[in-house]
Amino acid sequence: MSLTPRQRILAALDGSAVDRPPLWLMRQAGRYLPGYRAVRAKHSFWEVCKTPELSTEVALEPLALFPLDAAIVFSDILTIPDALGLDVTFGAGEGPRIGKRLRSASNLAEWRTDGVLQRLEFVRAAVHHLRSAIGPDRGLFGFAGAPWTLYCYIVEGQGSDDFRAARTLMHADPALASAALAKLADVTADLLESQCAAGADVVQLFDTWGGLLTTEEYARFAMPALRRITARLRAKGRRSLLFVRGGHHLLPLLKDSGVDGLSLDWRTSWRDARALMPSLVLQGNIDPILLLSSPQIVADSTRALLKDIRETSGYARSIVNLGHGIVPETPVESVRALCDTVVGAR
Ligand code: 1CP
Repeated sequence: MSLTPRQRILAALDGSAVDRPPLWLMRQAGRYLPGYRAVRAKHSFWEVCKTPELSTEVALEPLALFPLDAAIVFSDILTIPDALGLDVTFGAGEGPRIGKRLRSASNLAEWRTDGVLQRLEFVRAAVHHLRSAIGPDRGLFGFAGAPWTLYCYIVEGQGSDDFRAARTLMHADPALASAALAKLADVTADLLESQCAAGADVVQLFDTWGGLLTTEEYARFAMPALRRITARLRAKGRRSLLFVRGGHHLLPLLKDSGVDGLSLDWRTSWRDARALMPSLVLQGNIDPILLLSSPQIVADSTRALLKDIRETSGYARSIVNLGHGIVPETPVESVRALCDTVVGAR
């Protein structure tokens, strides 16, 4: 069976036969790569995101270095809060900051929802430009943040370990939290649809902070917003995956969120997840910190994951990836060891 990388991705998503599981890596472009660092030395983060030639250049670098089956558009989940007029900045040496935090109903009323998709036109343009550059034979992922994770950043104003302001507001004013989540869901669905129309084969929702919620909280706050998005994507026949960091306790809930598949956190057992979800696409889940050890250890762990995948579904409905994004300190040799092991799998 000889498949193009894109056919391999589509076969995994559609449940048809594959020669081996397809492969891509969360945060495969970024600070661990020399070409990315060189581009960032000359251009701000927003400039890279908003200039199709630059976003394509950095998205292509990992494809040139490693035998990956798919590209992912170079962008960020915080494009939506910025387009809502919330003033998102990426300062040097610090994480993102959001100028206009959500604390009250009047803050929510100030969100600039009129024309928001036009202000996100650069994301659609980045997908379109990247599709032209990779041609028809490579897979292409679009993405967005899940509403809950966007809500976390918008309330907190910055990264956090526990997002206590965001969770406190959710408890103190659940109606405001739900209204904000619904608004975020509608913009996110528009953005994801625009990425699919521009050439993305599948979109991934990143719910990096979903694991902070109990099952009951996730069902009450995060899930209705997610389902608003997946209902829209399904109606148009679009494929989607969902990554929830620390979401193992949520799997029984997430499997009915309307996505085609789940991207597993590194702490989730592939075999347990597959037993729970025999018909969903599963993706993951090598620990990104393992890549800091040695190429030999990475190759051994990748072989162990491939064995789990082969013995549970015969490679079907499975995508090899990390259990969270690559960290900036990752040696390129570790990424190569992972990729070569997957490509050599039969
Ligand atoms: O050059 C720089 O310093 C910017 C670093 C950077 C990069 C390379 C940021 C700021 N965003 C990105 C790109 C990015 N972000 C991509 C495309 C790259 C690729 O995969 O090839 C993607 C998919 C994201 C998604 C993203 N942004 C997430 C979800 C995934 C995850 O890792 O959990 C999150 C939480 C963000 C927010 C964000 N953007 C940037 C940073 C440093 C952060 C984390 C903020 C924090 O919580 O402290």
